[in-house]
Amino acid sequence: MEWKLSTETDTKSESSVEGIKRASNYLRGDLASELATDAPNVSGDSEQLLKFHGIYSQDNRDERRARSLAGEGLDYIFMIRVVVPGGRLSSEQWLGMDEVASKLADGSLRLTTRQAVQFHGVVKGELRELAGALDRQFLSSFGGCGDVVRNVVTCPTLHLENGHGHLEGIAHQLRQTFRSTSEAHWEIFVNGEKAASREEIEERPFYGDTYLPRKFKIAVSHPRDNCVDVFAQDVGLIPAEHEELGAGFTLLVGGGLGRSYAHEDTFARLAEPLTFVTNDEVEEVIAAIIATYRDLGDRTDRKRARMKYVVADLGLDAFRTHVEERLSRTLRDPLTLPSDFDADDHLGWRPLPDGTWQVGLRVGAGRVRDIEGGTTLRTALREVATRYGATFFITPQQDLIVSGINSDDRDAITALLVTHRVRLDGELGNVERRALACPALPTCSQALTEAERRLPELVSGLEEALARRSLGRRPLQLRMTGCPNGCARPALAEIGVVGRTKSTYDLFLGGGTRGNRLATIYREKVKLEDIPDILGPLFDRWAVEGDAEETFGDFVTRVGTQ
Ligand code: SRM
Ligand code: SF4
Repeated sequence: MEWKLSTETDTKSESSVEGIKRASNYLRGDLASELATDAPNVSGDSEQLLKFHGIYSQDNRDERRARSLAGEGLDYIFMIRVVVPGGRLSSEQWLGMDEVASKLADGSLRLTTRQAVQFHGVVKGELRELAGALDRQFLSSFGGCGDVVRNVVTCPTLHLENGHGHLEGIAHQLRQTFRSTSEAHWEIFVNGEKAASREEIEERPFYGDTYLPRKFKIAVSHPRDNCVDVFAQDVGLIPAEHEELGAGFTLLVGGGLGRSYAHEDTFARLAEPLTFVTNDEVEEVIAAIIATYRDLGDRTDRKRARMKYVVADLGLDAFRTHVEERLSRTLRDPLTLPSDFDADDHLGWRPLPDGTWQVGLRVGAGRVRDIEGGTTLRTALREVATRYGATFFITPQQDLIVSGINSDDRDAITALLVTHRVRLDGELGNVERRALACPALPTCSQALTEAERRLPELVSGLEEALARRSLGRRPLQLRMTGCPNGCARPALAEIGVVGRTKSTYDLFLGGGTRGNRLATIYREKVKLEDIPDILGPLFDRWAVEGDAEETFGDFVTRVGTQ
């Protein structure tokens, strides 16, 4: 389906990336010739275009010093982010990706906070082979990054929701509607030649030849479960029932969590309810929102180019008017937001309505790999996929659900997991089971500090601090990132730990699992090892003054942190 949308592109003082996009002939640029050279990396312009193909040029930052001392250049590696709408994969697809991890990447699959899969440590000469391997599994990294609609996130139990049959395929439907139609990825990475159909296919009108000012994120929550963090999205959809119009969505706009220390006018922001849309209207309204953002988003300063700044600067009412102009009709009011919203971690064995079972497994910062002498999660999952033909769902908490298991196979799968030392939900610590961390060092170019690699140490410190106060059974939500871009969504966490300098972090408190409250700064520039002691006095008060079921985030918000 396509819609006619007006365009008002401003070409004044645009950022250099805008020129690269415009001159790229719909994301081709010089990529084909640069991939063919022996150089281990690509030029700066091509790095920008590669992102649209789901590929990031990185270097192994652990090696920088030694290589510099040895007079050697950077150790160039690439990260490939595979689009997985709703995080759903067949066993065959999982096995295909498992093989890629061994043959072409660093031996791990990295499950992301947006239900995608990343491969790290890929060398330039093998990018095409990797794209071909994905294509054979009907997968692609095209649109995994870049100034387009990113992987659509949905609650992994949305498809089980009775009475909402339309929700089953919504992630794929939105991916199809909002993906770029450029054939560039196919030509350059998969097929190696110009697609015959190229001339007939036009790019989406809401993208044009310069695409969006920046990335655009959509998530669909469960009607009662906000595991997707629907308020952190450019467009968030909450399934809802309208008294007269029937099933549809409350549509939120203008969320986003990234900030920059160097740019004081950047901030985390919660999305606000814009309207109620029926199922038939949802794509048309999102297209008008994207077109509004395409036209009004800041193309001069990429740090302030996200749609949340358009909504914040204009105000919701004026933003609504711009969307209505592009739709040529008015938007109806939103419905009241659900009051029983909370986030399930989806861990452990759960029965499904069709009589089969699912098991949710804690992955730990999303890193699926085998640890010598420890947990061999990757092998365990490979064996489950090979023997039991289940469906895999990546969760927005970087975990994995294996679904559609016959009840007769439950014991065997539990035994298999135990053999591989994969711990089930009952064995997890109460901080560990909800903790998120971004990859940070050594792959992320933006990382100021460690995150994923030091998460276990922080988790243990906090669990010990809680146990000393007899709080060990109270769940606590911890999220940690190596910089304020906020990839593990620390701005919404009960405890958010955000890299500040090479060896310090800022500590944020007061978010929560409902995901509808921003955490606020508690302490700046603290050392990671000091965090459990810094929080000690607040844990003491929570133990004594907190209500029985009161979460830490709710408690600190109620009593304040001073
Ligand atoms: Fe992110 C950039 C990793 C979810 C906000 N993010 C990056 C890059 C690509 C670094 C870079 O630009 O060079 C990171 C790659 C590191 C590496 O080595 O893998 C990176 N982001 C991730 C992932 C893998 C974190 C994870 O632990 O899973 C997530 C991949 C999601 C996906 O599958 O698409 C990831 N990033 C997020 C989220 C959370 C979300 O979307 O739910 C956010 C906050 C929400 C938001 O967008 O506001 C997020 N990432 C950013 C930003 C800040 C954007 C901004 O508005 O300023 C950047 C920096 C940028 O884009 O320039 C960034
Ligand atoms: Fe990198 Fe910062 Fe995102 Fe962590 S939060 S992955 S350090 S950009």
